[in-house]
Amino acid sequence: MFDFNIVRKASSDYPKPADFHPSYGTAGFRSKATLLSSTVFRCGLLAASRAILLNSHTGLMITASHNPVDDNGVKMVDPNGGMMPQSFEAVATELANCEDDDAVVAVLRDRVFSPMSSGSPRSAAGGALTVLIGHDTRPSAPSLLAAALAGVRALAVHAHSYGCVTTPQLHFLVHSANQIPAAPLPQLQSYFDVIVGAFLELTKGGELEAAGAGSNSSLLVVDCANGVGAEQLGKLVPALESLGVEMQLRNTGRGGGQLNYQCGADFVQKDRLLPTEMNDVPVGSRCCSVDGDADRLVYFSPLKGGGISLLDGDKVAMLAAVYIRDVMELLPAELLHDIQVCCVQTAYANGAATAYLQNILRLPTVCTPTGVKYLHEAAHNADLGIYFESNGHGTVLFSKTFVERLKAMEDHPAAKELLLLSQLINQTVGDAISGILLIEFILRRKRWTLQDWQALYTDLPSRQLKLQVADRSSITTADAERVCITPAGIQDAITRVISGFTHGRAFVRPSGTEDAVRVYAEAEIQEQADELARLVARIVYDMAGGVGPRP
Ligand code: 16G
Ligand code: MG
Repeated sequence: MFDFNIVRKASSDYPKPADFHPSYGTAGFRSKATLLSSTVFRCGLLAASRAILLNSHTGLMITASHNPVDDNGVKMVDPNGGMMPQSFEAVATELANCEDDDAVVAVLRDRVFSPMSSGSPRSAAGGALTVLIGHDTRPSAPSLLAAALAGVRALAVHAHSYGCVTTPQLHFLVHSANQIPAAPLPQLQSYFDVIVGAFLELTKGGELEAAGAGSNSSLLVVDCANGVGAEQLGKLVPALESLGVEMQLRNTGRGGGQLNYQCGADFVQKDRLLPTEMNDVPVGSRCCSVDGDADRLVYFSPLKGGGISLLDGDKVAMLAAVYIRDVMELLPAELLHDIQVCCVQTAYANGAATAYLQNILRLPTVCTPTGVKYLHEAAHNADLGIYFESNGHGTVLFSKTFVERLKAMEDHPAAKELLLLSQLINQTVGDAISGILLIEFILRRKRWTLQDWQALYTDLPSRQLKLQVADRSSITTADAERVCITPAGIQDAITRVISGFTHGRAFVRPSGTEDAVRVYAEAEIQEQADELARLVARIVYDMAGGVGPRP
């Protein structure tokens, strides 16, 4: 049983900096690392509290993903391996903002424990409950890890650090730790056993290896963003070799390169540029980029004369959807009875991708606000939910019902194949490692080059801009961020501008991860997309108190 006096005392080692007001954003807390000790300590308390209240293991990942190296952050993982429920975010923010140790104890006692436990928190079941912790490669990781450990232990809950692991690996481990009560905690190797194991099973037989010869280069060059992906991706080399794929890792952090600086999935997807240290990669090669914590993945190919041909999260979703549709067509009709397939996107999905889904694949689509937690939830409502953000976050979720049906028909080759896919694809959260294996498998299976994949549909030219305004919370949106509600009249102004562009579409939203308003525009040709984005940014600037030079 824990003692709030111990919590109070431990908290005094991690005072909150004055004038620091963190808030649990799209993917947890993020900020300059030097400000975060109190926040991470308190997240340790929160993760331990949830472990006690739910009588399960929970998780905590210390990372700021694709942000600059001096930032850091923390994401909370729930017992099912998913993100902490949104209903808990306000309490997390309140706890992180407590000005002193008494307030920390009060929030914990009255807001965290009381509402869920009717006043009597359960004890930590013999001390076996554990918060599983991982971190990325940032130099601030060790001190923030110490803060997290102190927070967890202050509530007499065990803490186990897996060291440098990817965010999806930590989610996977938390999920599997909760599968068998009282079992020892899973080793990191179990992640590879499941995911690589399914890949090897899917690709065995040599037929696929032959399929690749001639049609696709054996070389796959991976930009690791100088992040945590480098070490973990290295472990895939033998598996990919068995498929005839030679994986070369770049921006591994070992050559002194800076995390996410001119490299990584976010850089490649937003700036559409070749990552640093990759100028020697031959034109047309198959390349991909992951982000700093390896939960995003985009593919690309260097073009003659510079630039890249990008295959973003939308393209990954379409590749997965096409392939899954092919396999499902082979399944007996009774297995598919009442099975709902759905593809989840955000407003950032390219109009051509949505049209392809609706008109060619004829799949039901859902649009949610930006942020994995929204897409994940929507995908969970289907039996087979394919969700990807254009920025490369995403996965494919299989419902329990569907998996049970597939198991019951495991002798059918297509059922077996889908079952293996449900293991190859990380079911807890989008995962660049599992994504690379999935894509390499599908390309081989379909005998497609990157060019074949790219040719599924042609993206409408688009442009993203960001600008600062006096208070970005003055911008509010509705209809999955496709309509701007405030400031009053702004949507009318945006709609008027859009009407002057062929295939024009544009929206604005406040960023959930930085102090900025984002503008997205697409149109028939690039110059028009650029111009539309500029005009919309100007409307935001004029109506929402723009800061700095007018766009
Ligand atoms: C975070 C989100 C991502 C979202 C992005 C939007 C997670 C794990 N990550 O990276 O889903 O697309 O934020 O950033 O939820 P923005 O609000 O700054 O545009
Ligand atoms: Mg990330």
